Amino acid sequence: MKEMLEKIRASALEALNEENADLEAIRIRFLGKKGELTAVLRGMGALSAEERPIIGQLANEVRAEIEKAIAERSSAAAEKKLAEKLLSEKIDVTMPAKAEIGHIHPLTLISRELEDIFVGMGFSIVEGPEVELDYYNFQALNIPENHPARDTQDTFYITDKILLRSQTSPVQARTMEVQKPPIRIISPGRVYRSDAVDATHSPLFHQLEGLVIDKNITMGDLKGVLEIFAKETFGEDTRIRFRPHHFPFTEPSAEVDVSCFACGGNGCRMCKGEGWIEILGAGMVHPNVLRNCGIDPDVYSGFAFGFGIERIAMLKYHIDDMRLLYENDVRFLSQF
Ligand code: 2U9
Repeated sequence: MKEMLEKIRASALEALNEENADLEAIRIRFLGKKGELTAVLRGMGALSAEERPIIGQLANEVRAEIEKAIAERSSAAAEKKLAEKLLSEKIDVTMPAKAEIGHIHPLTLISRELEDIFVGMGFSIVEGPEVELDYYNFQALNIPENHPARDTQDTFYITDKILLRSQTSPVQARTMEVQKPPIRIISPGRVYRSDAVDATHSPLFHQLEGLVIDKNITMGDLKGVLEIFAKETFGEDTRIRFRPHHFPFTEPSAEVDVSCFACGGNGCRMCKGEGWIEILGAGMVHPNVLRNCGIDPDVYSGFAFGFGIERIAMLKYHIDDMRLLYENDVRFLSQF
């Protein structure tokens, strides 16, 4: 019996050493219920009382050795399989990508440029809700009850009192309520107006508004800030001019033109022969607006201005149709 067990040990280890050994078949052949080792163990009943423990111990040793050899072969096979898989699935991370690299959207580009100009002059950027109370969008800004801007034809109302902001001014009104002067802020962001889409209109567009409140702020300060803005945006030789205008939230108010950056002011196609291009509105903050927002107009004064970001982008990049800015045609976007 001892010889039989040694033979089983030798042939099992030999079978396991073969190149493509089927581990499960080997386990069944030697250790299975009807396996060779099991058969030997079954015959142990015929042994004498002295032989039985010796053979039993040897049989256990052989079983343990075969099990260990199977386990080793099995983990070696798994390792080999994994190594082969890793090799076959290897990715060369240094290969150039096939995907086209994206572009920063021209509106994002110009917004960042404009924000940087004002941040450079000491302005902070503030943001606020696009879904706004009627109060901050109109009433606080001295826009009277019967003003055409309040018409449902022009403004998107959600309820009687809640609307999609039609300007970013409510952000500034909210800031004045909670912050004591000096205030020097810009508020860029989306605004909504009930306009039909065409080459120069969109129901959603972007504005940038500025507000400065302190003691002794004058229209001279406004002119200085806008002059720097115009020169940095359209070129060092740019001049500005103020034309009288009316806004409910500023008094006095003005529309502001820049000298045509295409012809220098002589008149060309760009400025329709005028030499000047209208770019923004501005004025001294109306005392009613200061009062509405908790600031004493006898102590403080301030100026405000506002412009459409799309309009600046269209002028600067010679874009003749606003819709190009929203269609996300890569052939258009890749030019910036
Ligand atoms: C507060 C007080 C006053 C912001 C201002 C304008 C003039 C203006 C328009 C230009 C074209 C917006 O994009 S547009 O339609 N804006 O002309 N905006 S002064 O005045 C403010 C803002 C906030 C508290």
